[in-house]
Amino acid sequence: SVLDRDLLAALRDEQFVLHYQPQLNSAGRVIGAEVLIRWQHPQRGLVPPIEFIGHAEKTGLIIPIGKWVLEQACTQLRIWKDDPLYRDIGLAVNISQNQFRQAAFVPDMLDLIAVHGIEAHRLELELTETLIVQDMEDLVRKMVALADHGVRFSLDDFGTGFSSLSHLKRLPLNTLKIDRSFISDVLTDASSETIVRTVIGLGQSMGMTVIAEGVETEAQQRFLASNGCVQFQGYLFSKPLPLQEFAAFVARQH
Ligand code: G
Ligand code: G
Ligand code: MN
Ligand code: NA
Repeated sequence: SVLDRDLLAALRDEQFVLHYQPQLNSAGRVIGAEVLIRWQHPQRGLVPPIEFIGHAEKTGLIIPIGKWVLEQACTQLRIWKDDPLYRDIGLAVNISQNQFRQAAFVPDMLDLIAVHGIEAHRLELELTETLIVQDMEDLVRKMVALADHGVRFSLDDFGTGFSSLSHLKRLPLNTLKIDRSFISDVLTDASSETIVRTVIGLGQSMGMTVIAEGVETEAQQRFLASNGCVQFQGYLFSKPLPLQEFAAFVARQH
């Protein structure tokens, strides 16, 4: 299709860019960023991922695109490696299901880490619950292999899927990301409030960090913090930023 041809050209001509959305701790310090892809299209301008990631997943183009994203993230971590401003900053990268299911995913990931000489714990891979539904053995094996090298894992959009607690227990997850649909009405909807409290408690009791995404108001943050949530991401702090603006955001803190 036209989109396929354009996406291949985009890879070749380096039209993809990464934006960085700050993630903060309770003290308001930047502790990382979620990496979010955009397509700088010569005619259409900046194209958001929802207009091409789904298609790329269907056609398999997500494999080379996902590789490019990981390469860029590792390159950036390498650049920040000896900069004291970035001492505590890691990058969270969204990984598609069929990308993680590739046989070569683990060796390729370990190669990238070694080639760039970065600390593996700076890298957090964001997986979604859809991945958990099938072939748990393969999933656990791959996650453990990477976790053994220090790579971190988070479960994205948590609460919207159907993963069972017995599955969760088997996975080496560091972080649960509470889906922003629950955060948006946490102060006005009793079931969202219950879900948010439950997810925070679940994370705590399983030894996982809980991060709230889509935090837009101070009142939401206060509620989350008073219920034990320790990390935050959302427009209240910053939208996803081009690299230079993210660097300025980090520099302002010091
Ligand atoms: O950045 P934005 O808020 O528009 O992101 C929309 C969606 O696109 C998010 O759900 C996110 O998971 C997905 N997305 C963004 N960047 C990437 C990426 O590099 N790889 C994959 N697989 N998905 C991404
Ligand atoms: O699905 P995933 O969580 O990977 O995607 C993150 C998406 O959420 C990105 O599209 C990002 O732009 C968006 N996002 C980040 N913070 C906020 C926020 O505070 N409010 C809203 N509505 N969207 C947000
Ligand atoms: Mn995400
Ligand atoms: Na999410």
